[in-house]
Amino acid sequence: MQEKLQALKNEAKDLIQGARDLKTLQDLRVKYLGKKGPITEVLRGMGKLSKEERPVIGQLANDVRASIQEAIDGKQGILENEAIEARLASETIDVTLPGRISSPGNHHPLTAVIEEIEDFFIGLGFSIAEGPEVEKDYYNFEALNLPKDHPARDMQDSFYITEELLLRTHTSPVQARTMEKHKGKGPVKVICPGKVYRRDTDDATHSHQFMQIEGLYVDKNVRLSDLKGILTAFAKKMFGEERQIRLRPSFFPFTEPSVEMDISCFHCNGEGCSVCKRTGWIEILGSGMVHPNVLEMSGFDSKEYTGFAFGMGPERIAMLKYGIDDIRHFYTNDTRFLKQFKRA
Ligand code: 2NL
Repeated sequence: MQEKLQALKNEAKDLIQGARDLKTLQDLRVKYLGKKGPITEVLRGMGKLSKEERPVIGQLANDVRASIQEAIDGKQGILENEAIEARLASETIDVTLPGRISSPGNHHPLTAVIEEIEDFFIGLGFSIAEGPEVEKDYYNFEALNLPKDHPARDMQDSFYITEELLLRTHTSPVQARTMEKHKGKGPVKVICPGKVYRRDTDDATHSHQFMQIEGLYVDKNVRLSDLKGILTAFAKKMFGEERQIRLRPSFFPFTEPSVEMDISCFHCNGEGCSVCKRTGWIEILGSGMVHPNVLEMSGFDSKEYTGFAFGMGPERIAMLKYGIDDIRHFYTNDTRFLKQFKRA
């Protein structure tokens, strides 16, 4: 019996020593120390032993039990520590790793240019006006002195939706609507930015959809000198104070007289280079005094009121300003292109 208990102790200790995890250890605890375990069995069978054997075996069985208990407790401490260490190692956060850099977005170059233009005119007391892209033939053409049989309507091939509805070909209809709302009373000072559409085949300088910014200033005593002063200040703000400007006579059905504005080339300073096509001048906008017919159709008395209007293409302005050679870059959204316009 003594040998049996001794063997039991050795066997248990070997197994406890070899236990690799807490589950195995718990099973060993049940197997050796549980109610149905071998030691409990020995202690239960004490009655069958002789008087002499009883205390000896009882003492030994208790010692073996205590010894196994101690081995299990010891091993449990070791395994629990190992488990904590393993978890710490696997869940380590390397606080010295560099963070993931989130790249902040930036304004589209067209948006940036449009906002710069808007800011200049807002500073002079203009407001921003917007209107529908699907426009009535009346506001897009009729109200702008382009009656149904006008040859200029062929010049601008348009996307018609019905006989009376089309995608607007310029933002002038927004100004016609704005004048109408003022019911013949000035001043009207608005800037109208927005998308416009023409039936063009896309290439480096043409797009069937593009942006336009127009401006309108109607009041008593608005003169061509106001147009010249304001648009000169604008050109200098956009392209540098040292720019010279010149106004060339032109023609638009909705203005009379009409003028186009050139700036001295910012690349060669007027010497002649590829940017200005050897002329020393770069065209940046069209403008003129609002045609009396346009004022009258939108409810203004053309004997009392005068006005000037202008229109420009933000793509063209941005292409000049940033040296962009293809209008399609604005619409293909290649991030390698867009990323170059981050503000400092
Ligand atoms: C250009 C030229 C221009 C206007 C737009 C306008 C609007 C009203 C009355 C009179 Cl409601 N004029 N707009 C006038 C002259 C020129 O645009 O080259 N645009 C890209």
